[in-house]
Amino acid sequence: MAIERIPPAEVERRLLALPEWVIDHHKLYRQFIFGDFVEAFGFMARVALLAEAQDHHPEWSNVYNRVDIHLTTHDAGGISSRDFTLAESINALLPPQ
Ligand code: H2B
Repeated sequence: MAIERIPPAEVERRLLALPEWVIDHHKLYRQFIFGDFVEAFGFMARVALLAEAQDHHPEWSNVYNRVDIHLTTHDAGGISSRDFTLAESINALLPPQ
């Protein structure tokens, strides 16, 4: 069965468990700031491996020490459980806030 979009109210409920993430342009969004470019790019390399393992890929950009990540499910036309799974996995790469 195709992956399903999560309705907005359910997205808001699930976001309570991911306080670092917000909604931006109807996508899960988090900004990451590192000490320098090498740290930021190292993080991106680790996220890339997660994304490939999950067959789910971020929309992202990097400027020097900053990485911006948007998560949405193109196949579902919105946010799905795959986005929450990837967001949780990304959080797990970093020290607790
Ligand atoms: N990533 C994201 N963000 N959304 C998708 O719908 C998606 C993906 N689909 N990665 C996957 C790959 C799909 O193209 C393959 C065939 O599973």
